[in-house]
Amino acid sequence: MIQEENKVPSYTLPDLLMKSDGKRVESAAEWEKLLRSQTLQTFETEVYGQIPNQEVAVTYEENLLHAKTLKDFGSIREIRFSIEKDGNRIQAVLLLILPDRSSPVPVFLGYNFNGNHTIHPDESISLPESWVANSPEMGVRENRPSPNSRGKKSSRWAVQQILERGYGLATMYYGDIDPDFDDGFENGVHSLFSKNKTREKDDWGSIATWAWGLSRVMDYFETNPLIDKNKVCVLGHSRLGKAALFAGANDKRFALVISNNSGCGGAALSKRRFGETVAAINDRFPHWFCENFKKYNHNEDQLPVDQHQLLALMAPRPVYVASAAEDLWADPKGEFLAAKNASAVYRLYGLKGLQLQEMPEVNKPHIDGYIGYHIRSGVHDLTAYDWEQFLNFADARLK
Ligand code: GTR
Repeated sequence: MIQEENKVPSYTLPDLLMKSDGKRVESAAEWEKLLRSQTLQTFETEVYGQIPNQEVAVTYEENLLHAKTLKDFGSIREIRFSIEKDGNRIQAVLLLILPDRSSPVPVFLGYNFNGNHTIHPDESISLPESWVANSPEMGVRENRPSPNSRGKKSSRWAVQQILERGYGLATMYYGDIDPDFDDGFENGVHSLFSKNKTREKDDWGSIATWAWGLSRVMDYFETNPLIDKNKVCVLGHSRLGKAALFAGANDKRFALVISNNSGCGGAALSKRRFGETVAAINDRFPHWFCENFKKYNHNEDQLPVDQHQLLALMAPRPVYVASAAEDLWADPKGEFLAAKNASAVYRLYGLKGLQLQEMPEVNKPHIDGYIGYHIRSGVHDLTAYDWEQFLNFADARLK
């Protein structure tokens, strides 16, 4: 594994403004007409797989757990989604925590890794019914969650801070949408779409299904008058940051997109081959991407796109990239360079992207443009420090 900057091979990034005729796009209108959908399509066919453009029937069952809680500050609800197609059904539970306000509130939406009950110690939050990865730390045995893990991941979810700043928080256990193991694409959302169907090389992997699930939550927000649907910030940590980015690229209803330590297949440039590589991720997680992505194992030079182009698909909406100094597996510098290189598309809209030539010092966030960035000290994690910067960025761009 490459862990030193001087071992990074020389590479050429695709010019994100280059058209097929060898000329560069010169306006936002031209970018949108000629390059945006083409770029997105390349990510679909070569990296994540196609999200099927097919209707599903969704019903929502809402359960108010507490009208006032968290030092009498907010309300907690669970919304059970029943998602049906062709006689098959999956269920997913959204946890929605809102501050006590009389007008619709902006919301942060992100998946959690271990179940809604792990993000806050509140006793009334349900445990997942779907498959959960075994884990001694979380007390998970035989793929069943344990009530002993209530609140165990609360350090990753700055609930009080989010509510105090006037935002709501919505989170869902990602395994409700697609359990995170290689089962041959039978369970979760795949069971609704691809039963008895031969898999194509550009059929969607799990990251694309998780992105799809975030859009289904956005559909729900559009029905809920307590939520300001024009100010939904989608975020994710690590693999769930990859999913948040792909969701933001696909669904322009997300007003702001945040990647936390998303690394390879997320915000980091693949062509640098620093830390986790395309081959390493495809070997360990063969179900995350589409089959075509495996063509680029040890063959990154042939990749027709790189991750700066994924970030550029958010334009003109604000996007934030967060790295951690000790998280070399996720390639902090590759995440920074992708953010910096995406700025060219923001300039077409007359907006500032990331105004930095070199990587900033640790713990010196840059939030003045439409691409925000920080590298915090410490390891691969989602912390209160990260949340503070996301809240500042959302205040600056959305309020
Ligand atoms: C790692 C994987 C990373 C990242 C991380 C996570 O094992 O190599 O790409 O997604 O998991 O999601 O925590």
